Amino acid sequence: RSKKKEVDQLPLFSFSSVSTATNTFSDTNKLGEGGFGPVYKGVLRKGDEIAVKRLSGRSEQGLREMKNEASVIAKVQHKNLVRLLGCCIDKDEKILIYEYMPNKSLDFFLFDPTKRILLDWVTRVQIIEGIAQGLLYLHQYSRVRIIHRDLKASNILLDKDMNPKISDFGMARICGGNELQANTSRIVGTYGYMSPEYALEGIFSIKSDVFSFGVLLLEIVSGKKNTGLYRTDSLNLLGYVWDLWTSNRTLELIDDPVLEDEYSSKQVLLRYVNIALLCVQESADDRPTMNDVVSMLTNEAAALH
Ligand code: ACK
Repeated sequence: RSKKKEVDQLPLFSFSSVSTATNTFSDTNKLGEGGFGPVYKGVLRKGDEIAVKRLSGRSEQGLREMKNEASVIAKVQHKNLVRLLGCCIDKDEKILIYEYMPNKSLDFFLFDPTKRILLDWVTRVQIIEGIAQGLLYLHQYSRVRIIHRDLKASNILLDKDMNPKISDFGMARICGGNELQANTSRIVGTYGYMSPEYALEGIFSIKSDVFSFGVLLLEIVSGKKNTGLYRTDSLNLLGYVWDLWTSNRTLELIDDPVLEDEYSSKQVLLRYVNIALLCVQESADDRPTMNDVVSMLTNEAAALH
């Protein structure tokens, strides 16, 4: 099936049925800047709140990303993936319309000291499990694999119950049949979340997403941001964790220890760090699949509750 056909199968909205708060796209209803253009808050005529991603400028690259996002996301449906409600594509206006996620993105909560305390451990565990389920769904989609390629805290949106949904499929790739990995000469993505084989050689696979998931898991447990590639760099979260790990001080990583039964809960959280460390191994073959990760997380959650 061609990409064009899939985009054409999306529900189409007329531009007049989509209105933003001021009935126009302006700074007052802008939610932020996305991969290929600004994102606005709006409502549909029947009253549903929506987020509207608008292609800005005339760059070929932006249009490619927008079409890619639409063609991937139109295929999928899962409680941990942001839902695309439809699109409106005409000569002058190109927008994608999504369900509105009122609690912003995970990085807003995780890296802001005043917000971080709002993330208790039950919520953090729920967020970790949801992201893992969403990613597992993508990796096992039908008979192909969908590789997200840009999994990071700012691409995880939170609904009103703080359930996480993966968003931003502009860079996602579909690998079919026996194709286990692919190569690109255009390395896109976000430093700090990229696996070494992808950042250095442009090789991506489901295992490069697993690496990004591992970084995200460390960020959720520690409330600290990873910025570099290597665990040998101790200014980096990966390096910091590695140093703690090798000197048997990993407990120090765990953020805001507002835990009821401090010691035993910390021991369980430590096992989340172990799972993350399996995911960020240098060699892609050594990393678990998301299927393995979900099983490990299920076991840990049972111990934590
Ligand atoms: O962290 P945020 O507030 O959440 O800032 C970014 C910004 O737009 C650029 O991506 C926000 N955003 C994206 N999609 C949605 C959505 N479906 N609902 C609510 N906010 C969204 C995102």
